[in-house]
Amino acid sequence: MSYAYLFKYIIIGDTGVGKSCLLLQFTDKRFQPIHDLTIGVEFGARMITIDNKPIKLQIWDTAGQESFRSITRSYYRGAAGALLVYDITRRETFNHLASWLEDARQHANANMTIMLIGNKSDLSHRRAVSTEEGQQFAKEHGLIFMEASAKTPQNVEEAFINTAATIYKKIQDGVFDVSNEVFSCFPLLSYLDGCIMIFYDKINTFIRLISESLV
Ligand SMILES: Nc1nc2c(ncn2[C@@H]2O[C@H](COP(=O)(O)OP(=O)(O)O)[C@@H](O)[C@H]2O)c(=O)[nH]1
Ligand SMILES: [Mg+2]
Repeated sequence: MSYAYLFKYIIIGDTGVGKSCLLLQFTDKRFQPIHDLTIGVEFGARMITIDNKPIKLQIWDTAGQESFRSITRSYYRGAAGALLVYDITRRETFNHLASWLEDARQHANANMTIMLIGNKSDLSHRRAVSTEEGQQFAKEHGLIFMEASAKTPQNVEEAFINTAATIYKKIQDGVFDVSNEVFSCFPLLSYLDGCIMIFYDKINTFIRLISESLV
């Protein structure tokens, strides 16, 4: 199917906040209740429509490297949007947001649109971070904000689509130029780049696991 634009998204945030589940819910409309570090979704895609134009979202998931903080530059390369996710029931995942932003600032395009997501809104009885705190953080750092649940699936569609609408508006306003991004122009290049990155990270993870089991 042809599309007017291809937007690359990345999903970042601590392990266990629900990044893979958000992706799975958006692309497959299902929820995976079992947490298995070895099963990373790695890659997802879906067509959406903004302003009557078909847009393909190509979404990268970290496949577990985030626990080693070994996310590479190529993960960020060419990303037009990022979902920065924390878990509303685990305060430490909210406390780490600043360091995720620092990472993004270092590696990503300065005009990348960042959507902050307080995930697991269905677990409000175990809430450790208030909605107002999320809003405040987003306001201070110029992010869009939403609470969502990969389970129910409250706001999942909205999170991905609102991000795309913001990117689309930036393109219309001339603030963001996707054609500048070599990798989003050539989907095959971007795909190969991603495969190399995943392969590289798998080897990295493997070496780390081996060396950890030796000491
Ligand atoms: N109740 C609830 N559990 C969730 C939600 N999203 C993810 N989970 C659970 O949280 C755990 C971690 O999810 P996962 O997507 O693997 O996190 P990741 O490490 O950030 O990719 C899994 O057990 C999921 O089933 C949610 O919105 N609500
Ligand atoms: Mg994951």
